[in-house]
Amino acid sequence: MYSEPGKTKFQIDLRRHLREQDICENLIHVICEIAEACKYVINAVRTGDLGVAGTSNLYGEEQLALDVLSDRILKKRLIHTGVVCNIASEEMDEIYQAQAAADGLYSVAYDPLDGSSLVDVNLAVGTIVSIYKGSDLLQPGRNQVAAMYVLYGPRVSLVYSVGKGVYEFTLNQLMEFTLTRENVTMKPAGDIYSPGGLRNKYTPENEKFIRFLEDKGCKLRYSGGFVPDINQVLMKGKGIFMYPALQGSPKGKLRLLFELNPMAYLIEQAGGAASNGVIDILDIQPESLDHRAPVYIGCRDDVEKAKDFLNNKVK
Ligand code: FDP
Repeated sequence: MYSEPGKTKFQIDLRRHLREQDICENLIHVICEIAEACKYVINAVRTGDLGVAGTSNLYGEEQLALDVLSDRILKKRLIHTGVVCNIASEEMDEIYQAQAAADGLYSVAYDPLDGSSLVDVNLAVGTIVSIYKGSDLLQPGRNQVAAMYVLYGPRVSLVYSVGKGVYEFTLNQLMEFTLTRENVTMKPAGDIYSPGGLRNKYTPENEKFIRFLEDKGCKLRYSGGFVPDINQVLMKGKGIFMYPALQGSPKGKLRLLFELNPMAYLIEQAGGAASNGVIDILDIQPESLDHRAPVYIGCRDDVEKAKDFLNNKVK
């Protein structure tokens, strides 16, 4: 609910809020269409068969795995906007060109259903989206013009930024996204840690950092879903999520284009930080669609501390 002094409370919907941000009409269109597509994704997550791609359902119809279905829903919707030129998704091997011209248009990279392996155990999952002006998707995340995610939990929430702060919307009973949090802000340091990856594969530096957090009294909060785990850090305004380099996988697991860049953009917009341990996530030049990087993301001081441990500045 949003209220102005002396006025009755009213709900601000996503489109109206975007119009107040003084951004290009085409960008508003892209964000609103993604929000619409996500209503179909949540419906599929909630009611769809938990099928595996290529298998048949009760009626002998071929089923699509939820991540493949979610990808199709988003891709179709983005193509139909008429204002998106290039599209890349975690489910596609290459960039899909929806429009040849790039002038005044946008390119979108997304993970249609991050954490899809959690659906069959009924844990929260989400869609993550990164938006650039023009056709280039292989550029540093700092150049994003917008980033957003939709979290499919007990409630459905949409968190976005167009570089003017971070806002949360929640899906109401009329299936409208209405404003629930304005100018989401991170504290300088926090007491939540969310560590991904097998601990017995951690390097000694990462192991020391984790011990430091534990000794400091941080609470372990890790669901195994990147969207809910980041949402917790962001909405509580405190804590750090990490998915470090592991022995045997020096680039960690998470993907720059579809996962790290959009989340780093949102966290930075809220006053937090995101680093691969050396440089800011948003300054990494992607080498391929599949570019992966270790990540430390959350409160500024906590991310700085992680860097100190990684660079052996703390004994
Ligand atoms: P998932 O494999 O279930 O799709 O990148 C995907 C992801 O989940 C993230 O959502 C999550 O943060 C991470 O992988 C979890 O990986 P671990 O199981 O190795 O912790």
